[in-house]
Amino acid sequence: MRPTTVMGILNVTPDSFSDGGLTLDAGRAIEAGHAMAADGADIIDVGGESTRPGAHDVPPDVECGRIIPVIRALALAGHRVSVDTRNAATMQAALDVGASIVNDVSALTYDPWAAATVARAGCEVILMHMRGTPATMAQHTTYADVAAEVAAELCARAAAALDAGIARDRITLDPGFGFAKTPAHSVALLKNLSHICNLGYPVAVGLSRKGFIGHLSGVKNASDRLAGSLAGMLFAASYGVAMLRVHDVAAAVQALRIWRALAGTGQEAP
Ligand code: HH2
Repeated sequence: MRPTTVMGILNVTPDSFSDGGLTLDAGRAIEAGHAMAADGADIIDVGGESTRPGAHDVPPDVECGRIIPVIRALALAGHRVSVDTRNAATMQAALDVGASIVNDVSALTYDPWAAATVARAGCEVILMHMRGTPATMAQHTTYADVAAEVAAELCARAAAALDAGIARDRITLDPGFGFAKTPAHSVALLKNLSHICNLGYPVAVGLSRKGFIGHLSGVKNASDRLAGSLAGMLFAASYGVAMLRVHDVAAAVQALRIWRALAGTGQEAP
């Protein structure tokens, strides 16, 4: 089994659900990215648009103004950078300054040019499950069997990516915890993650500080949900997921090291 990689979340936004405004300034964001890498992040995921429930679209020029200087500086320093965006123009600008992964919460459905942009670049892509958009997703939460339906819909998005010319070994799938899902759906999805892991693609999981962790733990403040997030991450790691997307890199790296050493996966602690 390949070791689970840790993706640090760097939100260059005024309004992200748990850390909005903290690293809106480019200098602060670059510093935070270096710190995440020093803490053991394998990838820094840089985003300039909040996708929290009810969030409205950010135009690509505003998004690029926030993130391109940050991506350029982090890539120049040798860090592996992904760009968290739904916009093809932003994807291209980020790839041009050194990003090597596109992380699209719309699974390449939001921008008609997105799939061709990724295919042409030959970069890695994370296809995340959502229904509707962040502004409308709360109205699309009807499932008879959430894990089976998310798996089927992700499978369709992977097929569309292949049809667009994206190579199979460039694709990672993400069930999209909290996106068009009630807390109960996110819990059911996590407990049945094998549906997603059995699709034959690497799986990324982003549950850090999310609403269902607050719902299960009773912790209202998103930035106070580290302990619950770590518990969820280790549960996901037990399915052999390829990647964990986390706000608190040092804590996640430490927790994963201990879990690897104890779970006997061969991913020994140093
Ligand atoms: N979650 C968020 C954003 N991007 N990408 C992937 N692949 N998976 C996720 O679960 C995911 C994601 C939302 O978290 P965050 O970036 O912290 O918040 P916001 O969208 O408010 O900036």
